[in-house]
Amino acid sequence: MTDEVQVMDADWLEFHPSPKTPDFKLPAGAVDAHCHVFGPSPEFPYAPERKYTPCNAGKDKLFALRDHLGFARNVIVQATCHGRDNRAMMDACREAGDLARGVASVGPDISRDELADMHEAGVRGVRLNFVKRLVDATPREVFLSIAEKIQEFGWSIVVYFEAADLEELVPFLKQLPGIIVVDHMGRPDVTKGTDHPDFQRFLQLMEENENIWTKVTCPERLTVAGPPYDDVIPFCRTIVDRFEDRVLWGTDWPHPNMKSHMPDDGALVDFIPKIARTAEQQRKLLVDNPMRLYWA
Ligand code: 0GY
Repeated sequence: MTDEVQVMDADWLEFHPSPKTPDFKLPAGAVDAHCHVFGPSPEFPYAPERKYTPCNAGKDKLFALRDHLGFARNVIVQATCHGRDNRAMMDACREAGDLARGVASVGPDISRDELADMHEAGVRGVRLNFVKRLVDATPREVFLSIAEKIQEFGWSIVVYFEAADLEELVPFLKQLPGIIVVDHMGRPDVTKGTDHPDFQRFLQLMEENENIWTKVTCPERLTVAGPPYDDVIPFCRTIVDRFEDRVLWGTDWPHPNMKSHMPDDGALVDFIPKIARTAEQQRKLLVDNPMRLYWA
């Protein structure tokens, strides 16, 4: 607990207060495989080293959204505003029991007992973040030592980077053990089109490395055209069509650092059938793949 009042950034956009009921009916057992909890502070204070101070967005609101949209489960990814203090995420996982899994952020000094405690809470992965506006850089050998430590727990690794950094990161990604999940398709520049070498390099990486998965998420972040995000569809479709057994989907609620607009989460769910066009693709994206990765 802290007595410090942590006021959200002046330009912070709060999550949508009343998302629509989606027209798309999610398959039974669907997983929102990328979402966060923020605080609430002061119960779960934000980390001193954070790059932003968000609005509070705690577990109760996340679970209400899950039920409203028709999801059965959540994968709660540690947000950088909480640094390596995973308590808010773990508390949400414990509360949800089998209905949530977590992805943590840890340092090289993490002990086996701490990892075991996280595993017991429902954590099944760590996130390695390369996005400079979100975190201070971590040396690659530190990330590699963390990746080795989690192997005995059978966890996977989430990586977050910007498209421009992919080329330089490829050798490192190839060194990582286990399954690697790339956030938001490696954040392609959608103005360049799917034929651009940057996106083709990402496809090639997935083609050549069967342990690399990706989240076909965040059209609201990648779009230039704005809602309903038609300019992002070809990127998601290309990946779902080629790698339907290695894709995940999530809302990204409560949508940290959105500056242009705040998406309606119900409308985001309605985006799904535009990128996964058959019932089989939808079942793999929303149920089979996340269940295999996080609940097996
Ligand atoms: C996302 C994207 C962002 C932020 C974070 O942990 C975070 O702070 O993930 C972002 O600002 O692009 O995946 O939620």
